[in-house]
Amino acid sequence: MFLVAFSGWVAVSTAQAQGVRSEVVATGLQNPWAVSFLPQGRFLVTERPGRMRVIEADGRLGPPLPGLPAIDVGGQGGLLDVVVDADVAANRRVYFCYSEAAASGGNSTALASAALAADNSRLEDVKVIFSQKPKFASSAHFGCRIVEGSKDGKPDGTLFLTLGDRYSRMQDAQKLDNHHGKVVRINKDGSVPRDNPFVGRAGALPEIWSYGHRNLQGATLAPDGSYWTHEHGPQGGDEINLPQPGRNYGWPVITYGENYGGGKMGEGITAKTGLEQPLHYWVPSIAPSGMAFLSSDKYGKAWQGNLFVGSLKFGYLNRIELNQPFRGKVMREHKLLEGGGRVRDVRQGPDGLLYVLTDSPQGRLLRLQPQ
Ligand SMILES: [Ca+2]
Repeated sequence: MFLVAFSGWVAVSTAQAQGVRSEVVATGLQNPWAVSFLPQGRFLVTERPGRMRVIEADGRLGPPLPGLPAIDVGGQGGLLDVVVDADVAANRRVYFCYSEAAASGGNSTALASAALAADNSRLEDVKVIFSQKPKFASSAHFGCRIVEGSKDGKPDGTLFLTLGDRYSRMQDAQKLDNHHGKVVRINKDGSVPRDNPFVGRAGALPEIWSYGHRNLQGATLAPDGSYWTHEHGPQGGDEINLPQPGRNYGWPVITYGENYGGGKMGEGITAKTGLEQPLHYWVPSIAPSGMAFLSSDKYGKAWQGNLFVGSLKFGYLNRIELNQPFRGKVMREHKLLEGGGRVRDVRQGPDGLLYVLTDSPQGRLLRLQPQ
């Protein structure tokens, strides 16, 4: 214990040595993508092949919930994110996104709202409140993380949704007449907030919040209410960004990554006037998925306020220390759960503990217990 008396670095190392114990809450989930939290300790989980289930507090899996819309499952597509309304205990609303097929062919990311029946047995009153335009034939880069916005410390009734560039439509990310490679912001009924940055601009889709993104599979609010995302780079150059209204995050004009097989992307540059720099980038890519700030003190002071990001590629949970205030820099990164498989999602539960989903045909819901 006397080690703690030394520098902050040593204190952090000690906490890491003490580590956490990962406790299996549930198993037998097929490629789970997202976990959200229901009243009475229950969980709401999506599986990419097109199922949503309630998991009981004791880990028992409920049957697939009836009521989902048609989902275009394949490749990276399927049933992806789910979040519950900030007032779910009263209104039972949940929001989920998925790959939606067009009758004419192709697909895109769609966002739906539904009410979870009081007995948790089915989804009711399902409404598709947003569909990414245009539909395009691709099984890649759906983006699809949902976050409810906040103002003055309270949920503000808007939803941020991340949208991928569909891989081969990367040039669209620089244009405002489509939803490829964008963050969009809508109201819960699907209408467009009047204060969105491109409302009223000719030729621009009014749902767009920020653009020049690639494939964003992580998004969250920081404790100060700011909106954070991460996105996959091409080969290297995964990024963390704090998307601001109307700003251009550069893809594919600037990137710290390379073409697959080598060679510089685009103009081969990493910076350009008018294009935003990421807060942080990873070379090589970690293939990030899931993103959460830890606001609770359950794991001690060293972890409070840290950012957690899953790595699909290397199979670990990344604990990220940031300088203060939050709009600063990444100071240190620490690997947790190494060897435990691809990490698809991470969230803080209402109990202040971290929950993780592993991505495999036999995926698991894990709870991290401090020790
Ligand atoms: Ca960028």
